[in-house]
Amino acid sequence: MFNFLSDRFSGIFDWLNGKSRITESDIDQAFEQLFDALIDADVPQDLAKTFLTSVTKSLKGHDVQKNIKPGHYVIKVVQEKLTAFLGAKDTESFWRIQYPSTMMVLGLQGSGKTTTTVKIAYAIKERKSEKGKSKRIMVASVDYYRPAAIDQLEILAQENGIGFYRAEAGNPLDAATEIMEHARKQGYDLLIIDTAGRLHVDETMMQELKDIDKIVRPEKKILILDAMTGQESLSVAQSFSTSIGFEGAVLTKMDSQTRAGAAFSFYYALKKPVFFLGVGEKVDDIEPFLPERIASRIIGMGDFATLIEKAEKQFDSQTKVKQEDSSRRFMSGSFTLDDFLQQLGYLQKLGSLQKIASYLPGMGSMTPEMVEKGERELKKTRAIISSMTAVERVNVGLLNGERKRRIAKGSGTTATEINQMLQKFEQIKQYAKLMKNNSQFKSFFKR
Ligand SMILES: Nc1nc2c(ncn2[C@@H]2O[C@H](COP(=O)(O)OP(=O)(O)O)[C@@H](O)[C@H]2O)c(=O)[nH]1
Ligand SMILES: [Mg+2]
Repeated sequence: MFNFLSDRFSGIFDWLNGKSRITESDIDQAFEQLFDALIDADVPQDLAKTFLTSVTKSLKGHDVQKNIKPGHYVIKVVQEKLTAFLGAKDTESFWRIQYPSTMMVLGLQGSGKTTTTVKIAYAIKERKSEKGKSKRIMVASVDYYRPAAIDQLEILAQENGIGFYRAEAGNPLDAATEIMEHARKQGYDLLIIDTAGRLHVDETMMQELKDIDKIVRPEKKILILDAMTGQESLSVAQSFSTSIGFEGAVLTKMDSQTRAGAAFSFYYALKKPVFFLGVGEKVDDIEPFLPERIASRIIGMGDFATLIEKAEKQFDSQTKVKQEDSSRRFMSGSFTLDDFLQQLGYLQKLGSLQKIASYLPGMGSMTPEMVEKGERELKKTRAIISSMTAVERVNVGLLNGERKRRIAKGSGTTATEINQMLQKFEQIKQYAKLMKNNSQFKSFFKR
C-alpha cells in the first residue's frame, strides 16, 4: 500500500544506518533523496519541503552523534514527525459518535461512496459486537442521478446484515426528509446516507448536497476520495471543504498501485483527518487510518501491530489470550523468539505472503519470485526457531557457535542464516521500542 514510499525510504535509512558517524552533509544528502521520493509519490512540492524542513530543524538542533546509533535516532525523529504530519490521534475522532447519529458520505462519482457507506456501517457494527453491544444501523441513498445506485446499496446492505430503506419520494430532497423520518420512527441508532456524485466538481452537485445537508444535519460528513487520482484528489477535497465542509475523509482504492501521495498529504493540506483507508472491494476491506502505524509502514518498518490484529480476528478465545500476551510483549520490546514463532504460525493462516509482506519490515513490494523466496525464508525461520531450546528462544544470548552449528544441522540451514535471522529479529525488537515512546511526542505542526 505504501510500498512506493517505503521502498525508497528504507533504502535511504539503510544507508544512514550503516554509518557510525552522521554528519550534517549526510543528513542533507539523505533528505534530498527523501524529497525526491516524496515528489515521485505525488506529494505536492511545498508540502514535501515543509515536512522535511521541520525534520531537519529538529535533527540539527540535537547532537545526533551523542546517540549510540545515530541512524536509529534519525529514523525515530522522521517517524515521530511523520506521525504528527499524518494526523496523530485526530483520526480517532471518528469513533466519538453521539447516538442517535446521522452520517452522510460525499464525493465524486466512482470514488467509492456506496461501497464505503456499507463498509463503515459494517465496521461500526463489528466494533460494537466485539464489545458485546449492538447498534441498529441503517443505510439509505439519495442518489437519483444513476438509476442503479440505490439497488447497489440495497444489495450490499442486505448481504451484510445492515438495515436499508428505500424512499418513495421522487427527488433527493424529499427523499432525505422521508429517510430521516423513517429512521427516527424506527428508532435506528445510526443512519448513513449515501449521496450522488458527479464526474467532476460542479455547482449543481454542491448545491444539492448543501440542501440535503440542511435537511439531514448529519453529525459527520465524510468525504470519499479515490486515492488513485493522486494530487488531483487534494483539489477535489479543497472544493468540498470550501463549499459544503466535512469532518474527515476515507481514501479508497489504496490496494491499487497508488503512490500514496494523497494519504501522505491529506491531513496537512486539509487540516482534517483521514478516518479510514479502503483497501479492496469486500465489505471488510477497510482499515482505520492510524498515523503511527502508517508512518512506520512508510519508513519501511512494516506494521506488525495491524498484522497481529488481523490475525487475532481469526482465532478462538484461547489462542487470543496468547496472542494478546505476545502483542503486549511486542510493544514493550520484550518480544521473544517464541512469540515470533507463534506469530509466524498464525501468519500462515492469514493468507498469501504477498498480502502479509506488505505489513512486514522491508518486504514492501514483492514479485512472484520474491514471494517464493519469502516462503522459503519463512519456512527456514520457523525451522531455525523450532530447533532451539525453550530457554534459548527467550534468551538468544545463550546461542554460542557450537549451539548455532547444531541448530543449523537440525534445521537444515547454516550458521550464517541463523545469524541473519537473529539480526532481523533484533531489528524488529528495536523498532518496537522506538514505537513505544511515540505517543509522548507532541505535534510539531501548528494548525
Ligand atoms: N479495489 C478497490 N475498489 C474499490 C474500493 N472502494 C470502492 N471500489 C470499487 O470502485 C467502484 C466504484 O465504487 P462505488 O461505491 O460504486 O462508487 P460511488 O460511485 O462513489 O458510489 C466499485 O467497483 C467498487 O467496488 C477500494 O477500496 N478498493
Ligand atoms: Mg454510489
